Amino acid sequence: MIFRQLVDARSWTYTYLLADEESKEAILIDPVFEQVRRDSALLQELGLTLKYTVDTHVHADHVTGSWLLRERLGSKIALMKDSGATGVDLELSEGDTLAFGKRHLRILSTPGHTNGCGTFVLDDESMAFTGDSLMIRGCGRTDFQQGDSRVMYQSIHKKLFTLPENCSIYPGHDYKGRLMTSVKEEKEFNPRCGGARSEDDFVGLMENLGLPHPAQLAVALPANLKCGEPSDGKPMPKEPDWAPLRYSFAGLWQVEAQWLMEHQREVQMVDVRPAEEIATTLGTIAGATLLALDNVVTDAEKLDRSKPIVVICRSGGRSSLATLKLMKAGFEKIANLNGGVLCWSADGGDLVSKV
Ligand SMILES: N[C@@H](CCC(=O)N[C@@H](CS)C(=O)NCC(=O)O)C(=O)O
Ligand SMILES: [Fe+2]
Repeated sequence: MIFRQLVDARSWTYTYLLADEESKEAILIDPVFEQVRRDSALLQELGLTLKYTVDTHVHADHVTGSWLLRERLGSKIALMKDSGATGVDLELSEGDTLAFGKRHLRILSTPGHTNGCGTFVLDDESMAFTGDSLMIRGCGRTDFQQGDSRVMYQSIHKKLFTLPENCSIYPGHDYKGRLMTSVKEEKEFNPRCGGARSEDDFVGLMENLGLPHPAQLAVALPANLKCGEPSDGKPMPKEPDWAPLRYSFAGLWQVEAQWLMEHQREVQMVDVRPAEEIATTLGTIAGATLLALDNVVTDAEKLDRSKPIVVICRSGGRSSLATLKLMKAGFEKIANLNGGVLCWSADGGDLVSKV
């Protein structure tokens, strides 16, 4: 099975990608709206088809990426029946399964943080995705939405702590850089609900957490009750449309040599190799401007920001570094030539030794 743990550093949310190697069918657990581009790039690079997105609950601290992923990739939205959200394609209840290729997740209902909290257990019980029902040495708060500490204690003890002790726990968040834990560890060391803590001990603790409300609460809750569809008036994230660009998991936009051959005149081509290398080795594309890689952001001031920029080098490596630097410096219409002049010339493009 293919497995990836991804983090959204703004809300410290973990997104999990699970995929069946044979069929290439994938599931994303708890995708984040602002990370849809990143997650789509990973799926694309690994050759996966996103079958379902599934949220462990209606989140209060970030907007889910489920709706946007359905818009862009045609995935189906699965969510616990008790979540109260609209726009769900597949409503889940305890005992249901969510299949991806030959693998599946089994659904456990684990309310307490919210009414509609689910835990997703992998078919062989080696992994459980607990959302905010059980966290690493902690658990989700119970002081808003439909939070209920007594219900939470029962979910943890009757459902999660009865999973095999070596089952790995992957939570919805961690705020201290920890990634995963196990049923055994949490039964022993969880300071809120592990060891000899009784339901009353737990309730007494949970009533006194004193946590401030999540920063994105007012935006996140209404959007998540519609599976992450932005509320009226909120602009949709805009993807660049000046070329058939592909966003890569490396974090930059790329364009193919074939497209550049047909649209050279519409863009500014920038080669970041030394003139000497261009003169003595492969050469470059006629019309390219040379910019020094070690000073690319300052040198780029002479470019026209309104006209798209395609960055070039021999194989697409140094130009990807320059593209990242220029994207960071605020250049919006910019892309790396995928594979550099090696791909350009393999596709039949001419090269010149001097610009
Ligand atoms: N500071 C975070 C909120 C943290 C928070 O309240 N997290 C929720 C999960 S949505 C929770 O249950 N936290 C339990 C804890 O931190 O002990 C933010 O602004 O987003
Ligand atoms: Fe939560």
